[in-house]
Amino acid sequence: MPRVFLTAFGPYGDWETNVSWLVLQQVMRDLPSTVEMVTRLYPVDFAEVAVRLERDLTKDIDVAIHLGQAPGAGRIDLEAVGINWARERHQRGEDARPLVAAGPAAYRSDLPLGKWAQMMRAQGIPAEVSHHAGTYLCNAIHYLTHHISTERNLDIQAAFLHLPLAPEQVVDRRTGDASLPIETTAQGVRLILDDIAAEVHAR
Ligand code: PCA
Repeated sequence: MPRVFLTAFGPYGDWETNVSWLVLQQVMRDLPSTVEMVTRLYPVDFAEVAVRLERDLTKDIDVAIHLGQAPGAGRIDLEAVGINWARERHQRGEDARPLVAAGPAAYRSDLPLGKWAQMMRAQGIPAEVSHHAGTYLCNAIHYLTHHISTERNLDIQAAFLHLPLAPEQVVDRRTGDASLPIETTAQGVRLILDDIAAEVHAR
């Protein structure tokens, strides 16, 4: 059985909940039995995520799937690229810094994101491949997973999924933000786990 590392983020900014954690818990309530899971909830903190990833990625992981919240998005974005550039949320672009001083400019996911997006759409779940995950923690965890895997020869395949807000997060804000029910998004993640179980061989 392939061993899948599934992570979510905690609250940040003025969000009391992070949909990635709500979705991760929902996925685990009804899990395909064909993958072995290691799950983590990470705080939205650059330094903490870097330290904890270094430790957690050494646990014989075959595939890492990271989840994060993308307020305003109306679909699941499967992120193809992680870039070596970071800034705090309140900062302007000129204050950005490299995530890893001597690291390459970017890493690309080798997982079948286009196929996964198609599989989701075929089940009525809006999804697209995206080529820019921003410059905040979501991009950082994607980049760092590839970087740590490369530096330590861990041979981990990785993907990042940016998730729409859930209706319960937007209903009282009345901002008109797009949302998708948690179970719908969780079903999208389960499709990926099923595909990993079918296609990825455990070491
Ligand atoms: N979303 C933010 C950081 C944590 C999260 O869930 C992002 O898109 O970078």
